[in-house]
Amino acid sequence: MSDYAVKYELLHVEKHTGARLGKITTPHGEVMTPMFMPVGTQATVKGVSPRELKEIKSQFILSNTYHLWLRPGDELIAQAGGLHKFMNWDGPILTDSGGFQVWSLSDHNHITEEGVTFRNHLNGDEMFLSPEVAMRIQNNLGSDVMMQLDEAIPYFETYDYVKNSVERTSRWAERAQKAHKREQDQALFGIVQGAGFKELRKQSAQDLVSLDLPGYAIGGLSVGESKPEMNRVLDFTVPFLPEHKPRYLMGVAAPDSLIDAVIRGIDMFDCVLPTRIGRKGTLMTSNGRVVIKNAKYKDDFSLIDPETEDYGSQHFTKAYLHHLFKTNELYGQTIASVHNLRYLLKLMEDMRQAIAGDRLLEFREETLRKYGYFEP
Ligand code: PRF
Repeated sequence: MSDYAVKYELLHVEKHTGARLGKITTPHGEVMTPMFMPVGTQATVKGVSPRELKEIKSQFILSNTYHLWLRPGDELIAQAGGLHKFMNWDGPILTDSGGFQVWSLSDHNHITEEGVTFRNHLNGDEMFLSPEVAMRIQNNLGSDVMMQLDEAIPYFETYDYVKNSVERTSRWAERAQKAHKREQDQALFGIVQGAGFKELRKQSAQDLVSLDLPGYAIGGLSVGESKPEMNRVLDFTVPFLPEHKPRYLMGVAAPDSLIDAVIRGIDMFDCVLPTRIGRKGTLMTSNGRVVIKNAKYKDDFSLIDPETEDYGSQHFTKAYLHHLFKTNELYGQTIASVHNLRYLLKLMEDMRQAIAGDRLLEFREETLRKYGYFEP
């Protein structure tokens, strides 16, 4: 079964690391990997228009099953002609399954073999999400890549808890695959869990790989464990994933973590971080982190980031952006969000070039020398 709606082509493996240059073909176009997906939880990347997303060369965006199910409802979006049409984004879209959001946003969630019962964080209603419901919603949304419902667990659980959970997540993947109604134009990815346990990551990966899905994510990372710990898990998990399928590390965007994960063979990433910290006035720039409200920027008339090509970085000074944040002006949040996204998209473009030239380790050193290790 290899006629997937989403296909991966491996173009080159970097000589000194496991980094891969690749191409993903979707019903809404081709994208080069490794790549970063801006997050548009509510069918909008907060404060950023689809036109601006195109301008900064976003290739793929991510949206959320959980939020769109609660509001405006997946059936309304189907009525609008699907999520691409509803939000006027004609590029590829990946939707997360709700697994992570149920645990991070709602109260009183209760998990059984059948699924998860939780309270809607908007109105307190009791809701039930199962692997089948998550597929029905995502089939209605019409995303190019759908994620299976998984149990996103805390990193520091006991071995026995994690083992049970991993086995359930594998059974949920199988159920998701059976419930999938649009194989011709949507692809279902599995999610490898297993916290920090090598044996369980292996078991999870092998269970999912036996389903022959078109792509695999690694979940349950960047949830409070250290950076060396995340790298350790990637080191022993990635080798269990197939070479000719895309590999997606969920919820990671710190520049140093992106580089270290690409070195270990990851192709796709997403995270709210660039837009979330942007809205609060923190910029990721080619010279490191800038907290724009800081008094030292009050009369700094240099450009925001001369080395990044987004409109804001090229046309506005730090003093101006400082003023917009001090006065709580909405446009400041847009400038900072667009800038941070462009910074990460450019970092991925530069990594792709470095992979093609077999000089990713040098690129890592240069970038970290300029940026430093990342702290939000
Ligand atoms: N599972 C799902 N979505 C996620 C995660 C996960 O483990 C993470 C963990 N970093 C982010 N988003 N379904």
